[in-house]
Amino acid sequence: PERQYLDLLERVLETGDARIDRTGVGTRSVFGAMIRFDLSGGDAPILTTKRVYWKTAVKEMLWFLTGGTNIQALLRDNVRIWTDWPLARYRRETGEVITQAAFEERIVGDDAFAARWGELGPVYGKQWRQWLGADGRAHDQIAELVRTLRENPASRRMLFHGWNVAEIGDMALPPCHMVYQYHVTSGGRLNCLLFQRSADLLLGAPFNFVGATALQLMLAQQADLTPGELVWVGGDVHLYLNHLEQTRAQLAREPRPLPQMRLTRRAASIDAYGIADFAVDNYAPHAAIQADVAV
Ligand code: THF
Repeated sequence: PERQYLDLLERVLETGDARIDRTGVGTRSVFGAMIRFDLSGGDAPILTTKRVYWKTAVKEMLWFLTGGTNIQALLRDNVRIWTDWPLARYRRETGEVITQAAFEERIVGDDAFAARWGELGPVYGKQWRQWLGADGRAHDQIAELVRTLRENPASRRMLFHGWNVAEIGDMALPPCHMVYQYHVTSGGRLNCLLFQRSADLLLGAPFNFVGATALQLMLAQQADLTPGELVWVGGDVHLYLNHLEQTRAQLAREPRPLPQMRLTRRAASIDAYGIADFAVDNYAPHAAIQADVAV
């Protein structure tokens, strides 16, 4: 299964179309790709050819589920992967010279500052839990999904979407992992298809695999199902040009057996999980690979 990821890495590296992207860093890009992970035996797609900080990815997913859109909650949980966007805006709008650490410290310690500068706009959490309809009614897509998984698992409408056209302009970034669709087999297996319109294959995608897996485990448990397949589909799948050396280094490594992810207790609802409810066994990856995120 990790081979599928490595083959895709290699394909983008070797055949990707070179282009200048939004960030100005430049990418090699292919359009349209699929990776299938089988979660039914307990294995989780936490890559072994580099260390993936799986707790960070799970915490990010739990934060989405709270409906939160401010990085303060993430930073209080020691998750720094969303700081770059508010930080760039702060520097741009104030002209102030400030380190990332100092900015993060202010967000954590100063609620008014966090409200003013830590907001990402109506990103994932907002759309998943409180998609605002034209009539002013808020739609909780996650609660609706759990209800349908329990009551009508043969439904072909079990999905939630982040691409709220009317609010894209107010988001720090439009959603990359955009729509999650679920499917329940006659044997009670829960499958997920994640469509990701834009995938930073070296840095972001490995996190997205982990987040989607954590969510699939929680949803399965809440609906008395067992995890099945995670089907990941990418639209614009790219490697940033400042990630090519890291990509070659990773491709030179031999994948090891995947670890297993499990829930350590049954939570009362989809909203009642915490990071301590997740355990990963037998994770023995190669060393981490440092790479800068394009903002
Ligand atoms: N923008 C870009 N250019 N790439 C992305 O992957 C991405 N995201 C989120 C939003 N915009 C994006 C942010 N997600 C890391 C991981 C995920 C991110 C952002 C950054 C990262 O730096 N990971 C490092 C270190 C992790 C750590 O220190 O905890 C790593 O080595 O994996 C995709 O959703």
